[in-house]
Amino acid sequence: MSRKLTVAAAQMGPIARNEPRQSAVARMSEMMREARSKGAQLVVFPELALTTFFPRWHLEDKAELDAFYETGMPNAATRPLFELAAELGVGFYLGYAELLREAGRTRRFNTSILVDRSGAIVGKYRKVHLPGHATHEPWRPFQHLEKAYFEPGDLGFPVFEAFGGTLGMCICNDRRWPETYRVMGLKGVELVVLGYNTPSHNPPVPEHDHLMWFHNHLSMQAGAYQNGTWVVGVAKAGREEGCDLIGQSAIIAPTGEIIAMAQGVGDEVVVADCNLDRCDEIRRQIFDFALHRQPQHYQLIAAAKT
Ligand code: CDT
Repeated sequence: MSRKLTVAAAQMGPIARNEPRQSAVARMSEMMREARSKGAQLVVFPELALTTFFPRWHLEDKAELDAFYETGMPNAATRPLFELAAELGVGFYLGYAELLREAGRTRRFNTSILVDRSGAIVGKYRKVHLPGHATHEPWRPFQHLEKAYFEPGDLGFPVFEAFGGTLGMCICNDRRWPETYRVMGLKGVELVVLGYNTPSHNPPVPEHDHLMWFHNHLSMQAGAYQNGTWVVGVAKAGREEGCDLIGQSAIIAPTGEIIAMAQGVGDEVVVADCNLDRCDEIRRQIFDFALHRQPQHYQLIAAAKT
């Protein structure tokens, strides 16, 4: 019997700057119900799914910035999603901004969690690769201040035994880095779930703008194939506060093939059956790590930054 996991990519359209979390949670709840009615056991939501993508603004007012972060999870706004998950018997991946006060200092992370079918948090990940810049750059049409608003994740790339398989998470820019998938691949990951907010215009290199969609799939398909893992990437898409975000949420097989993809840039649920046993096709026949890897030649990859 194959280990079939039915997964939903729950793409979200834009979230307005003044849109309350309750509204985002209501939209996610509706998609969770649709996903469950289509047989999904796991629903994947985007990066920073509870609010607008606030790193696009230089926010000088601390209180205004802090209002975009969650200080606990679940909390009053998100508890209905956890309760619905338990009621429907469906798990989910959720991205959000995390703020914690630890040993007298405030820490901020771009975080995701994995919630099982009973509504319990079974995994947490904090974004390692933070794109953008750390100070206000007024020449840009919009900011990308992730380096100011978050610190790099401190949890590494853990994998979790859940949903009958080995699952891992990453967030947006992480999907472009081969190391992200390889570290989890070495831990036997069978399904990598991730959310993203990717503008279609990249101000420092506008000559790449027509390639944003290509690079999105290129990275995820390569990560899937080269590690023999399923990858589910889910966008927050559409025109959000005047900034266009790409869609193309996709479910990708370990062969690198896209087997399901969102058609538009709004709220949209895409469901596919992922047979976790198919990871072996690639891992045994093409990329047998134990047989073929030559790590003595890869040491530079893990060397400290120069
Ligand atoms: N959210 C996030 O990480 N966005 C970045 C934008 C980089 S522009 C190429 C991303 O990698 O999609």
